[in-house]
Amino acid sequence: MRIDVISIFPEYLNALNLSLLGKAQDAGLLEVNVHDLRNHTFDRHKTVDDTPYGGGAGMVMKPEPWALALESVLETSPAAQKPVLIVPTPSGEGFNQSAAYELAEAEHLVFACGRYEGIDERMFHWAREHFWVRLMSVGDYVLNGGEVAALAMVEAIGRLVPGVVGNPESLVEESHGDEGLLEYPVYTKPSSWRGYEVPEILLSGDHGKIAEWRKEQQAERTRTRRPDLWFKHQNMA
Ligand code: JF8
Repeated sequence: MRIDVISIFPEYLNALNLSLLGKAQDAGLLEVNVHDLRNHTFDRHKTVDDTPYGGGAGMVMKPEPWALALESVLETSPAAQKPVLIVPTPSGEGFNQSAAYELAEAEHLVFACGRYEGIDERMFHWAREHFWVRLMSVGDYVLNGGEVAALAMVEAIGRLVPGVVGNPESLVEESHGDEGLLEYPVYTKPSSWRGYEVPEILLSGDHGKIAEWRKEQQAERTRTRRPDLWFKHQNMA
């Protein structure tokens, strides 16, 4: 899979070269390229923003640097079809695990990380001629720009690319997550730590009883911490 990220703060994306996704890039499973939007400006000040028509607070990103940056990415796109353009925005559709699975099927993803009050709306109309455009939000809270949201989405999508997670069993375990329940609590050695004990059942060796206990823990956690998920789960079962 090929991923391009465009930002005025490309250093934000350096974290993508660490850990699992860094290794996946070394192994050639994933290619991540980060681009500085300011390289696609022509004035002395490398201007990417301007005041909003109609007035109001803050600044708006000009469309032309975006079109130039996106055109330069298109020139090297490996995709047979239109690449997917993901625009992080608090007014987008919710990004969740099923969106991650869907996007993990794409050959080429491009992330457009905005700043300020957002990007001139006409950029999206233009982009639809060349990309499959998805406006996506990572949650109902306010960030200062799209970079942190892009980091989260690239990590969630990238780990689903075949071969990126070394032990695919760790992806299968999560399909319990697909069942709509939170994970059960986990423990490791020592069995007694600072006066806190590992639940006895986990030391019993009775795998049937352990599975049953874990399922109860999942249900109880989900009911108390995520009543929204619990409600959905009940309507599934
Ligand atoms: C932004 C550009 C976001 N869940 C989310 N909260 N805030 C954002 C976000 C994304 C882009 C920009 N401000 C300026 C906030 C997402 N995705």
